[in-house]
Amino acid sequence: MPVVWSDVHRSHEPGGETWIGLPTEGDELPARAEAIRRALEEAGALVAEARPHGDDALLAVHDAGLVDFLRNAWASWTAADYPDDPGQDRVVGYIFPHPGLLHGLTPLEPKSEAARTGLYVFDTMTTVGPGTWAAARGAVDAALTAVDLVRDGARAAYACTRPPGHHVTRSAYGGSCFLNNAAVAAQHLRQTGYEHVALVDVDAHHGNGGQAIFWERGDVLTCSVHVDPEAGWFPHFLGTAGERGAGEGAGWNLNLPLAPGTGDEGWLEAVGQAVAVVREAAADALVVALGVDAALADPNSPLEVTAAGYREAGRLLGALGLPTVIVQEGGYDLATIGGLVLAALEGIEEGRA
Ligand code: SP5
Ligand code: ZN
Repeated sequence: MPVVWSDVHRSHEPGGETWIGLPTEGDELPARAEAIRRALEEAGALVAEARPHGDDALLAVHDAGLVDFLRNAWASWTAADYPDDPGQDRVVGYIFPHPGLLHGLTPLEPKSEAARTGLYVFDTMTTVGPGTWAAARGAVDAALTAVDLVRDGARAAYACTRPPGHHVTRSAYGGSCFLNNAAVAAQHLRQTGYEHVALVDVDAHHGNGGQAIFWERGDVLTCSVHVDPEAGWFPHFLGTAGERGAGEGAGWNLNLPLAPGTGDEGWLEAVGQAVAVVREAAADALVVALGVDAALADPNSPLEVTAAGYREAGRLLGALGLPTVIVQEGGYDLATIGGLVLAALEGIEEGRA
């Protein structure tokens, strides 16, 4: 399977994450993508650099306000002198236009750049540095290039996207994500002529971004298998089975939350349910948001999926026989991440055979 890669991912260095007010190291690191690439190359994969694409599909899934903010965030932050005074060299939010603050009023466009950040970011952990925009936009190009490869006849293509994207909604970013690579891929498949696209998210965390973006759309089915947010896991405020979409999209969102501690058996049953729904919906193209953080060794989730589990999930997804674009999401255990991705991709190829 072709692997699409963007060298510019290296320029995004989060420089730590503030969590409950504490500086922590953070684990969405450049070494993640390098470890995946190494494992895939060792297995014989051919790696191609992403080709630049215009903003068409990107602006179909994100508000121009968010895209403009991210494009200019670092320049505005430095122009406001924060790196020198008080000495913060990442763009971070500190006040957020909480619905309870605004009681229905429209938020002002703040004059303070630090305050303006709160219009777009929804957590304290996701930082923008000098190379973040280039990296995030490069990841979008990788996802779009993978779609092109499938359009041009590849049965499946994998985009090694970093930073990840599946927590980003139309207008807000967070969860170590900036632009929703998988949603952009789904949208580009639609614009390429596939009438019904399914987006299946197997990252350990709820795919809240794809859910939000396609909430009222009947042409993109969204399914997410994830650790139950109601059991205390990110993104905490949504991701239940009762969230089914609205309007044209009513019934076109499926959440399959799982208890902490769920291993291969329960996880694969949920992946199987998602696959059955995709089959029933007669989708004609598939995007897999492939997070491998549901793995046992991963520090960021309490799910206990094995490499064999990821391989079997790949087989189930591959057996759909659809043109398939796989987009990398989370996965944080550097020692195992490469093997997990390889297992999933090999499973997809085996499932199709
Ligand atoms: C793409 C993706 O997988 N994003 C998930 C981000 C979830 N991050 C939640 C972090 C929760 C706080 N971690 C504290 C670690 C303290 N050592
Ligand atoms: Zn995740």
